Amino acid sequence: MASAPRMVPSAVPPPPELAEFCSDVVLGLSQPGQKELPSKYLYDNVGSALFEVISHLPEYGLTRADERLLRRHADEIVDRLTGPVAVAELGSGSGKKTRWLLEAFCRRQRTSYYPVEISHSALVMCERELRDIDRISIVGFEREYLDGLLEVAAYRKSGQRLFVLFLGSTIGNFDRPAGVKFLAEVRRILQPGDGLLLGTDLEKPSTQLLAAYDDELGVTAAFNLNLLSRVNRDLGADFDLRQFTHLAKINYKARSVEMHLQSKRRQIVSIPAAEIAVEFREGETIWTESSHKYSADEMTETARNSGFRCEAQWIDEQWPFAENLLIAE
Ligand code: AVI
Repeated sequence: MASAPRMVPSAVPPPPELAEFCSDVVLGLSQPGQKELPSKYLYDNVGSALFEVISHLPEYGLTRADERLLRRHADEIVDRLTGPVAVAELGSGSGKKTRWLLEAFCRRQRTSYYPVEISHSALVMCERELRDIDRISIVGFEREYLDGLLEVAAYRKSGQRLFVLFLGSTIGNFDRPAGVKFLAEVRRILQPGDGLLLGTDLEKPSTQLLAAYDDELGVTAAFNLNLLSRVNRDLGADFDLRQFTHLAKINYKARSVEMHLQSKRRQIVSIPAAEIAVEFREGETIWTESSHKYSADEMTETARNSGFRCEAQWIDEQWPFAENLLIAE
């Protein structure tokens, strides 16, 4: 059994902008049982750049499936939202896959696009990527999803519908109940008739899933391990990255793929800004992310349980992935 974390004197207290990160690290690494770190911290500048590379890997077909569907069905999707529409995107990333939808909207009318992103570099990339589209206005929000969406809703002009994009199966990084709760919170910010385009990665064979989350080149491993370098950099910790390995495993009950960082040996890591030292047993893991996979059919009920109705669904033929158009009831 690993012992409880020890308190160590803090050499440098964390600056205010790191206080939440620091308390999440303390909470996640000092709880009894499974250690964990929230997956949102995977996305600093390096993590966002690595995720961009992941999306090009042959093993990880998710992003390409998402893009294919949006490219193929952009006009159909846009036609289902009549009248003036403002587009908000939760977690825009580089914004590349959003181009097809925005071009379709802008062919019809001048369109405001509000990307909401916690990664500053991704937001800058996104604005650079899409600013050449004719008749578009882009205002980015460097915020958490719901905070950003609340601000976007305040910008809404009367008679304008809000169309929220939550693509790339980011919903899968919530467990199922938390996913429904999140969608219900989005719904509360919207008005009846507003739309939500929700990308969901669908269930597929476990060998395919494991390869997608543990690629041959080791990019996903670097993406995962970067979280420890972030704790080192931001909180002055002394994680030795060579003493941890990336681990991807299927959780059949939760219908998810989990990413962990596994300690190669017994070791103690000190995190001065958090005033703790954490002991790891050989083989012990930090759980860093879950990616839940869906069946195409469950979206009807998920939508209903969160205050939407599932109006339409498009499924990719090469990589099981669905775009679901939900309308706020
Ligand atoms: C952003 N999110 C949907 C990705 C996923 O598939 O869960 C993040 C990712 N993690 C490992 N590879 C990609």
